[in-house]
Amino acid sequence: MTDLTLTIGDKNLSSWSLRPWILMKQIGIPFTEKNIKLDRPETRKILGEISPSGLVPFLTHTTDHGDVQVWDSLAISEYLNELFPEKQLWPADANARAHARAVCAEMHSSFGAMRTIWPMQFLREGLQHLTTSGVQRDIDRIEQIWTECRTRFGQSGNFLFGAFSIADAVYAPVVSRFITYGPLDLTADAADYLEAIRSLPAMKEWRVGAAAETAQGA
Ligand SMILES: N[C@@H](CCC(=O)N[C@@H](CS)C(=O)NCC(=O)O)C(=O)O
Repeated sequence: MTDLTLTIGDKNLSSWSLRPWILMKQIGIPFTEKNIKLDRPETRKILGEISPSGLVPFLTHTTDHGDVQVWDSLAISEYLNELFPEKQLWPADANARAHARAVCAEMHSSFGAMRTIWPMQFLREGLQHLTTSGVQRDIDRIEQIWTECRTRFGQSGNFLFGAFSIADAVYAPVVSRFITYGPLDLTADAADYLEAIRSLPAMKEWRVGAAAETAQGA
């Protein structure tokens, strides 16, 4: 039992849940996981009773002064950054940090075509879905973001800003989508980055969980 509880949706489907989950796993922040099955007749009622926004993910932090509840994946990431300043969840350099926050905000508020037409299906690969209706524009912009981050800020490691950061957690579901609906003809930098995220132990652990949930009829 830890003082942090992260409530998430199905691992095969819930792209927003993957973000704080992979951040906490990869950085080594202990937490208790609670799982809610989405797309069930009872889902709305259950979420309405326990989630401040009626959505997952949400984080509960048990403190001496009562429970703190934080919903929305980006707000959870910022809260964790405040709780664990020593873990350097954002890049240390101010320019890199500003860039990281901008690309995360862009992910959070944009790419609607990709979200709608390419829903996360974590366990599927090679669907080669059509890239019409703005999906190609979203792919191109994400490729540009990854390539620019890697070439300008990524020299010290394999991730967007060198060491693993909130930005990598935010883009992890896009890696899953690119695998599901690809293969895509990415730049070498973007393709290497995709492989770096795909091969993360935490990404593999999420896959094992998604397979187990699916096998149970989740
Ligand atoms: N902007 C929110 C989006 C959260 C969201 O849309 N979550 C979806 C699952 S991925 C959800 O809870 N859906 C409720 C439902 O399917 O009933 C975040 O970043 O956390």
